[in-house]
Amino acid sequence: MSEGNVVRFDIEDGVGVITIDNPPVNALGPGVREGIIEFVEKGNADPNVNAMVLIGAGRSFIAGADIRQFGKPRPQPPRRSTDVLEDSAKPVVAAIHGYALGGGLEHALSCNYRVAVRSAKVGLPEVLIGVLPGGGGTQRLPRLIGPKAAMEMIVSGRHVPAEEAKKLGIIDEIVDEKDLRGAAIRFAKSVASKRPLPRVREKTDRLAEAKSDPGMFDAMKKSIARKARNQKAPYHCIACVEAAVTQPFEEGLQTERRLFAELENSDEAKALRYAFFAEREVAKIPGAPKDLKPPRVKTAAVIGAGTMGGGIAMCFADFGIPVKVLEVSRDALEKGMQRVRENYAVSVKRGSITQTQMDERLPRIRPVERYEDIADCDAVIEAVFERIDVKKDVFAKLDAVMKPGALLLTNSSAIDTDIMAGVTRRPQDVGGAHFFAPANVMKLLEVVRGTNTSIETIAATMQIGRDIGKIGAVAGTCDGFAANRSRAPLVTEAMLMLEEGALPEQIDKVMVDFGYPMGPFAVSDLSGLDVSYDTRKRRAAADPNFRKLHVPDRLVEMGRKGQKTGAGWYRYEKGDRTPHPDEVVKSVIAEVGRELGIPQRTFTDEEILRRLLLASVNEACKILEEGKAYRASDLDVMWLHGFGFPRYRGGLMFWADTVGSKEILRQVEEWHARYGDRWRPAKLLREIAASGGSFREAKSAGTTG
Ligand code: T1G
Repeated sequence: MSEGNVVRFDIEDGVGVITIDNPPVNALGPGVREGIIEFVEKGNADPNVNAMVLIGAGRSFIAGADIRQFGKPRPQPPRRSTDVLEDSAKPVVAAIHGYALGGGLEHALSCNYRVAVRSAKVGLPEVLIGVLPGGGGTQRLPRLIGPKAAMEMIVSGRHVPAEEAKKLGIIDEIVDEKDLRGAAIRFAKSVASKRPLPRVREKTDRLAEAKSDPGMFDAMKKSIARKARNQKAPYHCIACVEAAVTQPFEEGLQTERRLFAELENSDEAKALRYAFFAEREVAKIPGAPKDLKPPRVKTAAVIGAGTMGGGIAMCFADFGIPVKVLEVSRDALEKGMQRVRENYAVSVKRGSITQTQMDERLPRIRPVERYEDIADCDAVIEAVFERIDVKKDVFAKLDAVMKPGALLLTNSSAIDTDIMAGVTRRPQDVGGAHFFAPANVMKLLEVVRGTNTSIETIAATMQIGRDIGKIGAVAGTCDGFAANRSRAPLVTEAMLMLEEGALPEQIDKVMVDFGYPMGPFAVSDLSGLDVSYDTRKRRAAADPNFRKLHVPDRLVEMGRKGQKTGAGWYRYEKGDRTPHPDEVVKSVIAEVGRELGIPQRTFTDEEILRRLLLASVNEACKILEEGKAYRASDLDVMWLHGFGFPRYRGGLMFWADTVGSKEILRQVEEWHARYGDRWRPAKLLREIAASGGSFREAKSAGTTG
């Protein structure tokens, strides 16, 4: 009997059914491969068995190898379960529902036939966790569907819906959603006497297509060059598919195994595995009752049809949730709706959605002009100007009209949500739903917990995030919450290094080389220098100690607001978004340095990277100390999905562990001595350095598990 009964066997109508039962997703954990081997051999030896079916219990077929086992010694069974399946004397049919991913699809490819329900998805997503299909997938899939289609699936790691998989030739038959087992048994009986048995490893006809297009491998390398910068896994995937074309099957398997071993414990793979589990952990709300099932939001409303308001409305419409958009003036409403129409039209033009999808989604967004019109909505998200008086006025009105139990949420990116809750009689229903620009693109949703926000409101807002395709991460209310607050010191250091003579293009290059799609100055030109200028003005008015940022202020006062004015940190040619370093900026930097009496100097790339990221690591420690985030890994999820932090580096706190807490404390103390209070080491930083602990495992006090 297989270890821990994760695999079982029964016979129905002359068909041996091998069922994988290893919740939650039937990963190939301990005992699963052994169980498959045991029961395939049992079926072959049993005269009452004419054919077999491999099926998953619960919600999925097999979602791949057990990722938690990676990097650990894994006792391998004497024979590969994939070979045992493929060498079976009696036909084996893979019956797929939910997901057949990674090692799961590799086992299905080792069966003689594959049937699936329409809602199933198949794929080889190993590249997304920094490895490659190491169970024969890179050798069998090209033989079944051709090297080009196989390479596209393996290098993208995408999940392919069953219908498309059938068209590609992976799935032999789409079967009844409600009776997969029955349909698979019937299919198995229909092929029980067919010989010879089809074995993917023996197929070579599709490999010939590479002869007519020998350049396909180089073409793929070129097409991924920008996105796969600094990464190894995507290129190893291509090399394996090429081996499938140029080497006999067993040799190709050797190549696959060798390249897999190179990747398994690479920094890239460790970081991507960390990110995978961090994205699952972030959904867990400490202290929430296990059976807490928040009500799903079926109708929503957005206050404000500006850029963010329109983008938020599109999120709901994109996922089938009707949403009302409220604006004070008909003119503003019309402008807002026009922007939404244009955004959809651009997406259709780009091919990211179809015209049909646009026509389905637009009508779900209903413009309204009266608060009464939204009173029956399950949730409302306020997205008006970042001014306290305006927001207080909106929340007072919402409190007056919204039905009991409605979620009253603000999209503020920095203003304390307690201020809005304070003008209502239901602070428990008030919280933050902070979207990142562009709202209908960025995956992060920062769910802000106010002092009186109930855990039900937090859970319901996290559920909204899941329902509109976002990754929700909880932050405690404070200035800038967790995401922006942890990133703000990076921006400040970038600006202050200019006063010492650094140049925007050097700092941006350091961040792009590190793996960011763009540097902070190019991003600032995109979003507009005036946006942060106004924020700084407000802060300076409220806080006399607020540190003025002379260089950006001067550029804005010179009318350089970024791409929209043709010049900001860089200058831009008409109709072209390519940033060109500008002597004007260089002279402003020198001028400010002279006026402030700051000696100008050069910077190494490493110093720049550390000034930027360590400032945020230190702030992240303060955020955890104050309980404004549950886990360091939550902050990493925020940086990955809110700020474009390079995923193969895991996240800010995961990266900090590659530098080491003692070295980081030494560096921060050095800059504290040189630059003063803004570099005061956080208490948690000292504790982690003293205990030799890790940043990525840090949690806020009181957060267990
Ligand atoms: N290993 C271990 N745990 C896994 C797992 C896996 N492969 N997949 C999911 N889980 C856990 C997950 O951590 C969570 O746990 C729970 O299951 C539900 O997952 C030899 C080398 C299948 C699409 O990369 O993409 O095969 O938080 O919240 O949103 O070639 O999970 O509840 O404790 O994500 O419905 C290749 C990874 C492995 C697929 C379901 N396979 N999984 O999504 O649920 S490498 C993958 C997913 C490999 C071979 C190689 C998704 C999902 P907890 P969930 P979901």
